[in-house]
Amino acid sequence: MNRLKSAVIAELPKDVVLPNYDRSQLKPGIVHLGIGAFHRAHQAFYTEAVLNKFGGNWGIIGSSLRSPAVRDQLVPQDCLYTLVERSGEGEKLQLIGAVLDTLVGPENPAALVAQMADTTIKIVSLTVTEKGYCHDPASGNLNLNHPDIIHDLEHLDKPVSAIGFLVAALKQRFEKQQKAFTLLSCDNLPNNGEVLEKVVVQFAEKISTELAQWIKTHATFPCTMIDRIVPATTDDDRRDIEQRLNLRDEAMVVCEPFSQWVVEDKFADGRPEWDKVGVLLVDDVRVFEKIKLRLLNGAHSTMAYTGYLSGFQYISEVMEQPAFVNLVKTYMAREAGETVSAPAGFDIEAYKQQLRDRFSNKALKHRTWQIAMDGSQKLPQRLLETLREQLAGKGHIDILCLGVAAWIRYVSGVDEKGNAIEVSDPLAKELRAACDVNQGNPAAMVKAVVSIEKVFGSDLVNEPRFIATTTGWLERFYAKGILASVQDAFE
Ligand code: CS2
Repeated sequence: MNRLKSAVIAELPKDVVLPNYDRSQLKPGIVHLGIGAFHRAHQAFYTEAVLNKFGGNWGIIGSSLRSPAVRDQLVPQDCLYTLVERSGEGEKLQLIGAVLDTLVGPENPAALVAQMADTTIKIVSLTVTEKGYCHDPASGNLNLNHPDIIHDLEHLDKPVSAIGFLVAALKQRFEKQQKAFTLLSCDNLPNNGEVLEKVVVQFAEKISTELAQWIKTHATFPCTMIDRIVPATTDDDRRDIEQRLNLRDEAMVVCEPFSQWVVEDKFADGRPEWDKVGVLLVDDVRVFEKIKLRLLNGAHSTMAYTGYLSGFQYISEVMEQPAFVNLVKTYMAREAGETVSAPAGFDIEAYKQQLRDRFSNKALKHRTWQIAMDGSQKLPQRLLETLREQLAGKGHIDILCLGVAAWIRYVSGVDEKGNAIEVSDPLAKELRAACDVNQGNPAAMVKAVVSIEKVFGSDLVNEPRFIATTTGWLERFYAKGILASVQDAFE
């Protein structure tokens, strides 16, 4: 089967939206670290819209910091890929041309640093997932004991971490007295730009205080809120598109029609006209980010653990269960809903209903297992910050505790049928050990897991209402299973 590439674009079906700019003249202006499916469906999608409308040298040089897999999918097809929006109304296909090349950090770190240091690059954006910041989720500080950080502080000429690559590139610009670039975090972290600035500056301070000071005064770190549901691409997806295009597209991405991007308008050396293609450029992202992280991502994580352990592979299947719909509605109205306030003119009830509709999109095979990944890095901002506010304000915490209890049940590594769970989490071993030594004693399991300060800080283990309610849910889960527990409580 022929492969998608520039030479065959004319052969594509007429209903595929094509780039309407001269891609052969496109120059790079952005380097992206972590060119996974989410970036290709979100930031690259918006940048493509700018190129289609206004042109400009905003081509993207993508990079992977771990594996050559995405490079091997993209480069043989001239970094072109199909973006497939799927919903109950059918699907829309768009050919994205904004990505010009893809580098693999571990293969040639110096080349990636040099590309980032090239002054034609105005923005370095990131989707490296929560764990890519090498920080302690509870404190936000750079984890100086992280093996990648230890390595990069000793070998900044060949970094392995996103933070190391960023500082190495900024150091080259600093030494040549050139302009800094904008560091644009596009990960699901509260105040993601501030989190990134903190770890970058703390790393740079270990190199030189002058460099750290220069970064603080010349680089910018806008906060962003990013939103689009993008399931991991499957072989079935690729087979579907192969039949549709009569071409093989190894790098295709499936996503929902909805997308939203809110960005603090704080750029060191210009940006694409994203504001003219639907991106919200604001002075303060926080209110949008809190609503999204708590109402969408908090519900997502709660459904991921309870749904997976109830035997549901996809989020849309969880949302077919009346008890889970009621759980999500209650969570959005109470535990999370009580802690968020909507900006003027924002219909938050319509937003909650839209979220539930998005979760119910059967055309998206969004796996509970995928969302369950990296819970130790996700729960602090998705459930625990809400929990702290509710504890302080004597508000509702029941479903937050249910979510934490379901996560503890999940990281125990054994499901309700006695089968092993593939727990993908940087702290998987530590979490499993905390469960194993307390097997059969839910109260002790809760105490042991909640004592892990990197996730829970040092305060929550001393919150009797939280500990008791979480223990109560975990006891019910072991006694009658999660599905029955949720049905008893919410049906
Ligand atoms: C999901 C997010 O995998 C996950 O943790 O909750 O990727 C979610 O799909 C996006 O944040 C939606 O914008």
